[in-house]
Amino acid sequence: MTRIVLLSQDSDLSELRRVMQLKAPDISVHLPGEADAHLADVAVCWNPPQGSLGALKNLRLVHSLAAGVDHLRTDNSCPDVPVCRVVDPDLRRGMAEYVLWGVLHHHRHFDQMLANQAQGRWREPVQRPASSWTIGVMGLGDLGAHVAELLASLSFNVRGWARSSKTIANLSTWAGPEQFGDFLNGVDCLICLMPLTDETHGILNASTFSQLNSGAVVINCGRGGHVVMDDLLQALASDTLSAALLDVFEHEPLAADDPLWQTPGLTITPHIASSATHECIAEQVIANVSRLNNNLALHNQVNTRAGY
Ligand code: NDP
Ligand code: OXD
Repeated sequence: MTRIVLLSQDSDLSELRRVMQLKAPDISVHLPGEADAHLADVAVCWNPPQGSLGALKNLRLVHSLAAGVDHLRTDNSCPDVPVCRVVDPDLRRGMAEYVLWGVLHHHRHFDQMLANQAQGRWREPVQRPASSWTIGVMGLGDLGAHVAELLASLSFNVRGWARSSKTIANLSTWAGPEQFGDFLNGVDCLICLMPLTDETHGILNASTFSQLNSGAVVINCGRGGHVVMDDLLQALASDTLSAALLDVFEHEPLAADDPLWQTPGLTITPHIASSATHECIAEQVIANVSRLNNNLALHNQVNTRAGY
């Protein structure tokens, strides 16, 4: 019998357990510490506690309950087993909604109008056509490609950058570190939708910001580790960047007394750009458990060597 254990050092996964158990009564779903949890052969994780994966002697599959898998690094005891992640059309749509809000907020100057309202100031910003704004999307995977296509369909001038070269309708694309500078040159709004890996860590830094158009906007929905925060604050203070929208942070939740909350030009959201429902996560895990048990290729398996 397959046993699943749900592992997280900071999230309550009891509701996910309830939904999973409802959808697959023949599978035992455990929380850590329960009898037989240590016998689990499948682990479903978000920031698993250090040592928790290595302690599972029967482990055959690690499943992220999210799109990203960088959080698995909180436990470096993970044995060499397949790792899968969640890929979902609703997650994709949710991300597109969030990014579109962020783009319009800045492109149509709603940020300035909200500040003006607080001061009782009636000021009409100049309206710019979408085509006058160049948007660069870093990461053209499941989420980034969809976001880029949506923005291009609204007449923004969209370009994308990924690790490998791509052909996507209505988009100019660049690939690899050697083409990064060409990709950045001329960008008014930079959107990060990359996974956090050794190669992408700290990629939103002073050098990157300095290659964008002056007064550019940065939107980061990837991971907090992509941003060199001191460089971002300096770029905002010097008007290299006019604004930034950050959904993800190196340490979450952001502490109530963190000075970032009060930084002019910075909009903060609490890692809500998009998330999969419990139903979706449960269905994808259960489908992969069945595939594992029947020796079929797993869905959405991660390339653990590339780190995403
Ligand atoms: P995918 O794996 O589908 O796509 C990743 C993209 O990033 C690919 O295009 C890949 O290139 C590119 N990439 C990876 N490494 C590099 C590199 N070194 N240089 C250039 N490009 C690179 O991931 P998703 O689109 O599903 O998700 C992306 C990330 O979004 C997640 O890892 C997660 O961190 C974040 N996320 C955030 C959420 C939020 O609420 N804030 C919600 C969901 C996800 P290539 O195509 O060549 O492989
Ligand atoms: C994810 C996330 O990776 O929620 O899915 O950040």
